[in-house]
Order: sequence, then structure tokens, then C-alpha cells
Amino acid sequence: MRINYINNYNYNFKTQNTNQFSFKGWSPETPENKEQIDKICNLLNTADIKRVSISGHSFPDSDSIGSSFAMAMLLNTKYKVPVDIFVFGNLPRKYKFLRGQPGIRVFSICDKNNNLIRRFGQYDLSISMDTPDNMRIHTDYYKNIFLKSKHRVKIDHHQTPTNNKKQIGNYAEYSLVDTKSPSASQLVMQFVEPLDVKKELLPKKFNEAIYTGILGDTGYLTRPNTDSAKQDAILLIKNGLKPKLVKAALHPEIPQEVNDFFKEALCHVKLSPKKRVVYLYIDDEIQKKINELNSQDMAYEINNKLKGFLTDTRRLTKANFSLIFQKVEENKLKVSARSESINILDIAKKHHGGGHENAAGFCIPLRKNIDMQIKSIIKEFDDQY
Ligand SMILES: [Mn+2]
Repeated sequence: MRINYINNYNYNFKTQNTNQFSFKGWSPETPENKEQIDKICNLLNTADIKRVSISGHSFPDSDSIGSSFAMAMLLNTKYKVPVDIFVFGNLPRKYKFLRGQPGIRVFSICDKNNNLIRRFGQYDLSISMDTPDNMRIHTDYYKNIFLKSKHRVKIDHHQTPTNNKKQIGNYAEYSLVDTKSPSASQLVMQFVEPLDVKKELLPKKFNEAIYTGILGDTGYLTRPNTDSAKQDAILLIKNGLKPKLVKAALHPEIPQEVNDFFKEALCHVKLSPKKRVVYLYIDDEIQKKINELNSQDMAYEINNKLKGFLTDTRRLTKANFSLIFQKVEENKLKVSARSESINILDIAKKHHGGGHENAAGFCIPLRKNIDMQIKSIIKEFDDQY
């Protein structure tokens, strides 16, 4: 299937001038994908859709945000319908360059109970982007906006969790799930031609939103198996993307106090008994310091940088895994895990989490003796081969 993809791509490259290059770079990889894309396009073309809501996952990352904005712009361009994007948490400042498109509103949902249905009413279509299971959708939004919407679509590139009887992964009416796609944002591109949208009529920010998602989920195009992302990036550039602008927006200057914080956090990183796991427990003291860097944007920046920071430490120490433990909500322990080559998705799934083979996570109820709890999770990774 990949061969076809490359052939299509080269073919278009050679035989068409730059204005007429095909969006075939986004061709579905499997017949199942094509079938799902056709079904979703058919829904979009035939249902009476006047209002659309789009959401990503909680703790939103670049792909969640990029794919949500890109899908909003695609639908608004094609159907001229108003689209509301719901971000679960504050929209970090560095993504604000994606806003400002007429017809598209952006709402940050931060607290638990918002009475969203009274505020927003019923939508004709709700699309969930980059979100493998409904546990990662804001509860009020899920119950009162998503489920009450006349039509529901899921577009994602994570494995759908199947180890749970509640079918938390199959939460939509139509789903396009392509685990081979490096980012969910690229999946939005697959709809451009089937929906008969002229790529040059899409707003410039469409390209930027997709590229934001690609950069986020491919480690700036450095991770393995990201060839299709590189090819799609070329197509975006041919469609008017200025990569430098996006990179500049995504890398705001890091203030001194954040650098100071990192110097301190370094002292709290530990190595497991078998020296196979480097880990950081964000205890109350560290969390307090994060909170003191009072702007929400910086807290977000820190969360992301901490993961990269642990990855660097893992490489330096030649450990296999890096883990971050953090208390979330009132009584949950969030575990983010990264590895170089060993598959950690199964461990995450065992704890009802998910993610990718080398970047996975889960949330578990917090036990009274948190040190013991962390030790037992560390041991689980330490014993993994
Ligand atoms: Mn993603």
C-alpha cells in the first residue's frame, strides 16, 4: 500500500505543475480507510448540518489542537457553516496564531461543570480528533454536547482500546482510525479531495494547523516512520505553507525562571534499582513551583519540556524508559512513559491507558502510600524485556 502512495506522489510531482499538484499524498492506505472516508463524506454531504463542534483530547498537544483547527477550517470552507472548537484546558499562547478565522470560534473548557448544553445548545455534528477513548474527553462536553449531537464522528491515529468492556474507544457513529498515520492532522488532509475542496481556497492557516500537528507528533520530523509526514509537509509547502512561521510560533522564548526551575527539577530525577528507568515524581513541592510560574502557558510549556528533558536524561544514562509521575485532579496518579525501542503500549493498556509503542501513558487511582505505588510501577518497567 505504501508503494502505491509513493508512486502516486511521484507521478503527480512529475506530471503536474505546482498549482495543480494532487492531494493524493493523503490517499488512504487501506480499503477500510477509504470506506470510512467515503462514509464520513457522504454524511457531511447529505445530512442537514448547520452547526458543528470539534474537540481534541484533554491535556491537548500540538496534534490535538492542529487537527481540530484544520478540520474546522476544512468544514467551514466547504460548507460555510459556523464551527466551534472546544479545547479542554487553556489554549496555550503558542497556538493562538491559529485563531482568528471568520466563522470559527474557540472555547477553552477548564472547570468540571459548565452546563455546556444550556450555553451552546444542540449541534448537528460533533467531531472528535486525535482521541482514542471517551475517557479523554471532558465529561460534561462528552455527555451533553458530543453524545447529544445529531451526528458523531471520530478521527484518530491511536490504537483503539479494546481491553475494556465499556467500549470506551468506539464512541462515535463513524470512525476513521489509521494507526499508521504519524499524526491525526494528516488524516484531515485525506478529506480535502474527497470533499471536492480546492486546496488553494483553503485558508493559509489550514496548512499551518496541519504542520503544527505533524511537528508535534513526529518530534519535528525526527522520529522513525515519519516518511509520510515529510511528504505531506512538502505538499503543504507547495500549497503555501511557510514552515519558519510555524516554528517561530511554536518556540516562544523561555523565561529565566523556567530555566531555573529545570535546574532544580534535575535534582529530583532518579534511577531505578536495575538502572533501566529514569523517573521524576512531581511531588507537591515541585508542583507548587510549577504553579508559582503563575501563567498557565508556562505551566503547559513546563509539562512538555519535562518529557523531553527526561528523554535526554534517559539517553545519557542509557536507560530504557523514562517516566513522569504527576498527581492530577484530586486522587489520580498520571504516568507518562517514553522508551526508545521497547514496546510500552501493553503496560499502559494493562492500566487502561493507551498511546503509542514508544510513548504511552495511563492514569490510576492514587494510593495512600504513593512512594510504594511508584516503586511498584517502576518495578514493572524495570522487569520488562
Ligand atoms: Mn496525535
